[in-house]
Amino acid sequence: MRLEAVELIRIGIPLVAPFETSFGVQSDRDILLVKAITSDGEGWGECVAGEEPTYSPEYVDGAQHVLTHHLLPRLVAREDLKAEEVFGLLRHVHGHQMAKAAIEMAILDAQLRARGESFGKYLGAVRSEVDCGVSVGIHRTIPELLRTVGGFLDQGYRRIKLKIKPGWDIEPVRAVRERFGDVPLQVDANTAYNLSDAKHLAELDAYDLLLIEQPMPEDQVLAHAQMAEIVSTPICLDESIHSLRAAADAIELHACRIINIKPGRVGGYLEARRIHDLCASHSIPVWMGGMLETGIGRAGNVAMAAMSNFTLPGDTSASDRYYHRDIITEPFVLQGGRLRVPTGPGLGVTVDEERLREVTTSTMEMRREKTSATTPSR
Ligand code: NPQ
Ligand code: MG
Repeated sequence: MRLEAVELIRIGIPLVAPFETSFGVQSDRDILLVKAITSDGEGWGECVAGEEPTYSPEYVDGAQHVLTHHLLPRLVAREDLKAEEVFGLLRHVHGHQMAKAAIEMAILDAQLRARGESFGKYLGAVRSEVDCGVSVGIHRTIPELLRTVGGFLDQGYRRIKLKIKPGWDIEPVRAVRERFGDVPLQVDANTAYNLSDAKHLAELDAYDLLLIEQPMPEDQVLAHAQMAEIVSTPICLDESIHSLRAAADAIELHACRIINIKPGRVGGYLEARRIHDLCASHSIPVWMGGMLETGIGRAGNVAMAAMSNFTLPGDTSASDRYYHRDIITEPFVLQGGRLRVPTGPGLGVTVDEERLREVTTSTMEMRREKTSATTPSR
């Protein structure tokens, strides 16, 4: 197919509650959506870059810039384009995995919608619904944390992930264990510690956690292998795994026993599938991460989480974990702690055009020949 035009749609959407991690507090999302207009029809992608470069070096304005000036020109120039070719066509642009993932996703969605195949079918899903966990932000006090966790358990979530940072780690874990017993529990530090904190983090070993996610900075892969000599709770990498090669190296180094897969972080669903397969061949379980996606990104993630080696519950929470009103017509609703894998063509979700208009802050269209920017008048 031919990529005739790409619409870059920016939305501003409030979170149901502020979400605090070791790198900051988020109250609203500023999200870049990508609509691919192809000779075979349209497709949607979602860029998971945050407003600031604090989770990773990518950020939403940067993603929009690199798409406009460096990525899209390499794709619209093609007379014939398949989603499977996008990753290779963009290989000379270093980094910018989230921007690359967003356009590949939109093209893949268009391609699959055109042939009536779902993301799940295409990716090799082996289940019709996936177990869901929830990521719980840093709270001001333990009682407030316990109230939040209790609420999520009442909703049916099958696993709790606590965000931790120095000064908010052992105590919240101890309190949640004490109150809620042997609920599946894990923690995520988002790079907030050093190797010198290993003895301290080993105190978590007493609480039977599923894993500790990304305790140290993303480039310190070897240090994670060294920490694993001191901490017996399995180490899981998130930020460090930005490519298939990074995953292979981390596994070889024994830096992690589990890997968090986020398609945006690794440059798209196709690279994510390669990482899934690599991990399976090394008996490394994987689970689906989350980036506070709208229903568009959520749909792709839920489909991928239905693959065979996704054996731990993901951060694939329901739409209402983050948004009062999603931008798709049928939001993801938790049923018995699970989400159903969409079966319709492509992502299998429909954008709610009225809701989309309501939250759109700017749109820009790039055509094969010319580019134009507009701000919506409401
Ligand atoms: C993680 N997600 O696993 C991420 C981190 C994260 C659900 O814990 C804006 C954009 C805010 C991306 C906050 C979860 C974010 C973000 C946290 C990603 O590490
Ligand atoms: Mg993480």
